[in-house]
Amino acid sequence: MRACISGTGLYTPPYAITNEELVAAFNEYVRRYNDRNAEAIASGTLAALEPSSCEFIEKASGIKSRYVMDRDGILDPDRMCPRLAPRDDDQLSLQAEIGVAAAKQALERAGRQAQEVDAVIVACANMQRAYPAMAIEIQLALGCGGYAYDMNVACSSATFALKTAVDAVRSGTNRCVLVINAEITSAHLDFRDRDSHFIFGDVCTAAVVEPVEGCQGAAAFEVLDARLWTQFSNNIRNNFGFLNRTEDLSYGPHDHALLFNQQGRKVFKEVAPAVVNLVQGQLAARSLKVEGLRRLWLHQANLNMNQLIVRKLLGQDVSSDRAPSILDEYANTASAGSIIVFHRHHEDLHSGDMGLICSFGAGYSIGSLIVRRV
Ligand code: CO8
Repeated sequence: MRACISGTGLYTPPYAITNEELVAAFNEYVRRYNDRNAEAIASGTLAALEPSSCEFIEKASGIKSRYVMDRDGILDPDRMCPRLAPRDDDQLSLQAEIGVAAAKQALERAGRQAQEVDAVIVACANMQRAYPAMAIEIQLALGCGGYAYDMNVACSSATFALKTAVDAVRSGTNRCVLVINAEITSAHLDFRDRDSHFIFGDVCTAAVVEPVEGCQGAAAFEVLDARLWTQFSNNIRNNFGFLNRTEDLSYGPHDHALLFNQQGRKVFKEVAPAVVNLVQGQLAARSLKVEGLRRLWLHQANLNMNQLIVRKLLGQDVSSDRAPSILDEYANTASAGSIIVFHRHHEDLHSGDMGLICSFGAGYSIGSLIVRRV
């Protein structure tokens, strides 16, 4: 059976933070820290903190702004962490709430009712809790049938889940799978870390996967091929986990080891060639030429990295029509990035046009889907 992505959805959080606002808050934090520790800094026992800069952020990453679930907590130099109110167990949890919003839009675009869904996969870099699964909470909230589960492959969660969904539909196991990427990355970002405070934003995407035959989506894309790749690396790491409390270490809310941290340069240098290699192999295995890809919906971590990948694949720079980006507006949204660009930039393609949805990140992990408009 042939499988397609029949509809996608996008939930955008209510608040935006520009680079200027983020850098102003960070630099105020730095000023206060350096003032507070002036004596130790003067005596050489403590290093002064360096200020951040909008020029660096935009040049190094292409990011100009990001959306977040809470603005005030992040921009408060005394806090620098979102303030998200706890909810009772019998209330819909925050991650499920944004998942439901994106899923409703994806179902509407696919022309499907929630009752027709027979599997829900929540796939993202950070889960709000260990269990019960976010996916099962969303299954109940929407009224979906079948079963539901969570999975995490960091930035490649969406493409890994899409392959799982495509395989399930192709084999006849499922008729309609909902894949949801609910990324509240601001809660796992160290806003006091100059190297990474600007990288991430919050968002939620969703996609419906079903058989091509009988599909009612106005802009459906058959998944022709899906490839996954992983290779262990410590260069992007987050040590938050249930064993932390057993380690007899006094972790605080700004402990860098429990938040996102990376060797960005190494990631850039090691992952970009791996992506090029995987995509070239994938195309060759299907006797396809890269020139035949009308659009590249790439992972949205770094604009320079995407431009390098495109140059290596196509042998030239291409316009934003060929390889669109949402980094300026959304920043890096972990697993959701390639799905946001797909959601925003697919309706103008014609029947038979092919494209590539490709994500890459922590693990390392790469997920790559060749798709063709039905
Ligand atoms: N302002 C001013 N200067 C700065 C700043 C700043 N904010 N930060 C660093 N600098 C300085 C550095 O100190 C350095 O100075 P010097 O040259 O004097 O030593 C200089 O700028 C250059 O620093 P870098 O070499 O670090 O800068 P890069 O050009 O490499 O850019 C990037 C840094 C943007 C991080 C870049 O390396 C990058 O994007 N790499 C790719 C990373 C990537 O793709 N990561 C994917 C991770 S996403 C993922 O897998 C999901 C994980 C789960 C998400 C969880 C949510 C939180």
